[in-house]
Amino acid sequence: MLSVERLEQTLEARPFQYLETTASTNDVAMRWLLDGAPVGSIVTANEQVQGRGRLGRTWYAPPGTALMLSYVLRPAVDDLPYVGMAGAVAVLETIQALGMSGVGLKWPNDVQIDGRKVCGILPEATWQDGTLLGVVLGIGINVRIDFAGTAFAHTAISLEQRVPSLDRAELLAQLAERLDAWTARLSADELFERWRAGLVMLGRPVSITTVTGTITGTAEAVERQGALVVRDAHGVLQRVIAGDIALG
Ligand code: BT5
Repeated sequence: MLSVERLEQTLEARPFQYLETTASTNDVAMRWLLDGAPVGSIVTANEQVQGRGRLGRTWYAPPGTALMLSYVLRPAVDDLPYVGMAGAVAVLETIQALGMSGVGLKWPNDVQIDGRKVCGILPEATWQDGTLLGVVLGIGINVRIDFAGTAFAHTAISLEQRVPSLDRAELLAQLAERLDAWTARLSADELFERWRAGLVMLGRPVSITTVTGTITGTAEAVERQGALVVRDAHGVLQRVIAGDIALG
């Protein structure tokens, strides 16, 4: 069970807000960030009724079945490309620490178990007059969502399909610790190396849907700031900054 009392035990002195239900934890965290939330503050909820993914997509999580959180940070502008990487690596390590195998990253920042999505990540930055005020790092992890009969029956997975009876408050505390560690070292080569090592599609045939069209080819490499380099059917290298990747 998630509750204020339980989270006070696991998160100890960390500033947090727990909401039984909310539209999106990212929105609450963004307001708190603008209101002076300390770096490392966390907003979490038992239910999110307007959870979102990238490009305004919907994030599906029935009440009580997921870990949904938003983590507040104030990175340097130059470190912005690494915020999502830090989230992905922190989740990857938290899940691996549960003893699970088959955990990997789908470019750019999905976490998968055996090719099925277990976690999505949504960093959102806020600016004023060209100055970066901060970032809210939104993370949704499927803990015990039953996907049978949903649109995600074949593409999503929950942690408890592999490890039974997880304690979300404990999981959140473990993850928060990894987030603290990696967001303190956003520009470290080690973060990039861990992210790259976690990526499952390098060297494989892929197709990537971007806002300007679809690119098919072989995922050859990732650049230091996270762009994907794809060799297309004509042998030409294409650089992709954002998109949705699938095995080709
Ligand atoms: C993401 O977007 O994967 C980012 C999801 C971030 C959710 C967290 S929860 C806390 C915080 N507050 C928010 O409002 N959001 C963040 P994207 O890569 O665009 O993937 C979205 C797509 O994943 C959807 O269009 C579905 O196809 C699929 N999807 C939706 N819910 C899913 C789930 N629970 N598990 C696996 N796939 C899902």
